[in-house]
Amino acid sequence: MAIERTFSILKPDATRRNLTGAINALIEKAGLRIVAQKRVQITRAQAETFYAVHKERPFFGELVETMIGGPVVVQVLEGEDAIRKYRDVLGATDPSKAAPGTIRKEFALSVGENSAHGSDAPETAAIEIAQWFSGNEIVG
Ligand code: DGI
Repeated sequence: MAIERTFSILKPDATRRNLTGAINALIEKAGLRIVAQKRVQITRAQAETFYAVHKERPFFGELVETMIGGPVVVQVLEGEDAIRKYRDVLGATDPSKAAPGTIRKEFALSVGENSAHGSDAPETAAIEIAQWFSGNEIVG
């Protein structure tokens, strides 16, 4: 399997509860390397663009409010099969359905406040990374 990069967001519910280190520990334990990381306050426009694929969904407004409700930590993770591996570490979108030991099972509050985001495919990973990091901010 090739070395890949994926994009991650530690969401406001996680930063609010001071869980960024605990989540990063699970990321690193899974063999993923944090090759870029910064704490930012997302604007409403950025949140709407980031989740544009969901704009017709009934939860879109709530999703945007949740993502701008506090600082987030945006990250680039690198490793073998990183995209799938990080999705596995995240667990199911709904924490009540997430497997034990996953980020969402351990930390998420609800389907809306589910602590972290991870890209779902190579194409989205590339777009999301480029949206938040310039090349010289990523050090592998
Ligand atoms: O890729 P995921 O984050 O696992 O899931 P997704 O792409 O289907 O949804 C993106 C985010 O939208 C998810 O992390 C939380 C939010 N979301 C998804 N389904 C629901 C939802 N939020 C609420 N409130 N209710 C939902 O049913």
